[in-house]
Order: sequence, then structure tokens, then C-alpha cells
Amino acid sequence: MLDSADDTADLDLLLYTAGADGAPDQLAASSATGSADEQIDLDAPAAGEYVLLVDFYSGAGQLDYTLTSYLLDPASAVGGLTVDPATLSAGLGETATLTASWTGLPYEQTFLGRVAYGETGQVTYLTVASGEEPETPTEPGPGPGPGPGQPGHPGGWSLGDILQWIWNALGDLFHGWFPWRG
Ligand SMILES: [Ca+2]
Repeated sequence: MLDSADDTADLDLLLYTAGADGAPDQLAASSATGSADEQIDLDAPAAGEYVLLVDFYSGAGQLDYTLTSYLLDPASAVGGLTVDPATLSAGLGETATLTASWTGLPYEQTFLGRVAYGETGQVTYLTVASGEEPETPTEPGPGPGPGPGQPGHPGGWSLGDILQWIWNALGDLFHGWFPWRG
């Protein structure tokens, strides 16, 4: 997940498998929209070494950015992420609205949530910043509220059970190229 410091710039993400010398080899995935920020999501990536390239497509001056990676594993999910309704039916051409809510996230961290729609293969990712701890922690604070409605996938079918988890960020912020082992 790339967060450009300058939202008027256009940075892109290119993910390559790493060659024997550690240099980019084969393009594995990319996120190259006209937006400043980009995000690559990989389902069950092949084990190996990867190189992530940040491409400065356009922009001026010092283009700083932050890279954050998440490793999604249902066994390590935190926070009670739920979506309402849990089962969604939508007519063709209709827009459906889901409301995502979460509880129990540790303060001052960023989390990635994943909402999957039955067997459709469609997913929505959402980022949650849990915010600062209240000054009087002995009293229950309002806590994070419900998130914005997530657009559903229009269609004439029932989406079935919606599965969702939420994950903690790996914690490390990366700048420039960063390889990791999948
Ligand atoms: Ca871009």
C-alpha cells in the first residue's frame, strides 16, 4: 500500500519477482492508476523473493511516500470486524450499501480489513486507523465508530455469506524498494 505525500502527484507500484541477483525479473503485479496512492493485493502469492518498485510517473519536487505491507491470515485476525447486512441481495443495476464496524483494535495502529462477497471473488479492502487512546482510559470511550458504507457489487444474485477479518499492519514502514519473502 503506497501513500504518496503529495496527492497531486502520480506514483505507481510495480511488483516483480526477484532474479538471482536480486534485481527485478518478471512483473508479478502492478497498481498504476492515475491516482497518487496505489495498492497491490496478492492472494496466496508464490513463495519467493520479490522486489517492489515505486515509479514516479509524474509530480514535482521531492516526492515522498510511505509503503505499508500487510500479511493477511485469518488465524491472526484482530478486532471484531462485521458487516451489515451479513447476507446481501441486490437487483441488477441496483447499488447496495454495506456498513462495516469493528471493535477492540489496539490504539494508534493501522489495520487492513478484507470483506469478501461469497464465492464471487469480489473483495473490498478497508483501512482503519484506530486513533489515540483516550486520556481517561478507565472510562469507556466512544471507540472507533462504524466505517463508511462499502459499495456492494451489483448483480441479480445473492452474495451469500460475507466473510471478513481484519489484520494488523506488519508495523514496519518501508521507503524505496523493499523486498520481502512471501
Ligand atoms: Ca498512480
